[in-house]
Amino acid sequence: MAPANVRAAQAPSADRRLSTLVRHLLPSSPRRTAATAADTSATLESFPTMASQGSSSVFAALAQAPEDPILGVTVAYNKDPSPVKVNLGVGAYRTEEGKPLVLKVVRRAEQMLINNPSRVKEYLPITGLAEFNKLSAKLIFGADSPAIQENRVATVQCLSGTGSLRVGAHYLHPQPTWGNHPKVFTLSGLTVRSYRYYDPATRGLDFKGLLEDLSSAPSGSIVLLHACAHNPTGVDPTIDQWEQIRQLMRSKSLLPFFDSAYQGFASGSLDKDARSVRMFVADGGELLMAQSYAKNMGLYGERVGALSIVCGSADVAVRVESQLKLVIRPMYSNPPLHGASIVATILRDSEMFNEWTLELKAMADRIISMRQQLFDALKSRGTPGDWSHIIKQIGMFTFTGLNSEQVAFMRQEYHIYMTSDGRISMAGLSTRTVPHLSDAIHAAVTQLK
Ligand code: KET
Repeated sequence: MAPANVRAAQAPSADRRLSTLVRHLLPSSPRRTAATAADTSATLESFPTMASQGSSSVFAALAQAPEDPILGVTVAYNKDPSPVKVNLGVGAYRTEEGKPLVLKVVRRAEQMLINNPSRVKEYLPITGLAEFNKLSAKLIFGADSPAIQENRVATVQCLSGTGSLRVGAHYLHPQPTWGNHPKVFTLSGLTVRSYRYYDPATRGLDFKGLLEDLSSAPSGSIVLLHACAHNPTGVDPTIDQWEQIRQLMRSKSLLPFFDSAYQGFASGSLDKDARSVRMFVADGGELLMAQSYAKNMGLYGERVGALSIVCGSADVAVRVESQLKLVIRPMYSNPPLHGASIVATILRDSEMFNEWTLELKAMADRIISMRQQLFDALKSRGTPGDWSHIIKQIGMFTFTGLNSEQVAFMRQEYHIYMTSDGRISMAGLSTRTVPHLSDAIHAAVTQLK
């Protein structure tokens, strides 16, 4: 595989020690060489322990680090005093009124937890809340999953999706991908390469490029796959394409590492959005799965997620879990209690589960209707270009195709905030703000070609 901008990754020593532990999980990993598309401007500097001569601070020589390319958009947005400002940066759901949403079912679960006098605040085990882990595996792999029935799944509760990825480590990532992917894995002391995924010409999947790159990946490589609602592109393989990817990966012994941050957000159905994953479980092969409840249960700040490793046999799963504990214990000891308790309360109760699916569907539907409204608004303005990708792409984001200059223009002139790659969070949009955004896009594409 020969991606364009390959650079050697230098892991800080503490992370290197952790990754040595992680590597026990995947003993035959390919030679670790490089990371691509990582945000090289945000390199971690090692901390000095003594002040240089003439300086009063041990830390005086540290450079100012740049803001995060995604979370930094919110920082800039918060500083803008304009009353018409709109934040389409971070992938966080907002209501029609532009307000963050706490699901009713989540409030209900929290109330139940508070009212239960027998609840204590003890440490959880290193692996987290056992019931949460069981229910999380069931949610993503399906109640009838053979891997679960045969006890081949090791699940550990982690700090949301990011923490699950970080605990799982080793992988290859699609190009482009969520901006934090290369950093998470590079900092785990791993080498990251990219495979072709998106074709800007068609604003669709570069399926041929993807297959070519996976074909030439060394056997034993780990391949990161977005389970659904690919971020940032909103472009997912079809079921047929998934099947071809699966066959190729299994024939080449490439290990899938699924990132599932949007289950239920793509189609509105939890089961439909897990189809890609379940195809890989159904063939009996192994895989890693990082699951987040940030978006689909709106538990962003609670940091609740899970890493599941589907193993070839039940006894391997036991050993895998024991190794995961070695990774987790020095990293954060054990995960937080509250969020996992909310999730377990909802997933264990069929009535609350149903309530959740309805609220989730309502969020997904609102996003889909925003796509249609934005598309219609651009069409009615006669904005140059084919904007059909807005309604074809799925999930939380539209990868607009706007360039960084146009993005900067829209921030400057219209107080509209998005990431510099032209990604907009459709969940940040409302009927009220669609006209403003369409005016801005129209001006950007007509004035800056
Ligand atoms: N995977 C993907 C693909 C993803 O988009 C996110 C978050 C995560 C994992 C991790 O989320 P967590 O909160 O750790 O469960 N993405 C949005 C927020 C962020 O950048 O942190 C975003 O892309 O805006």
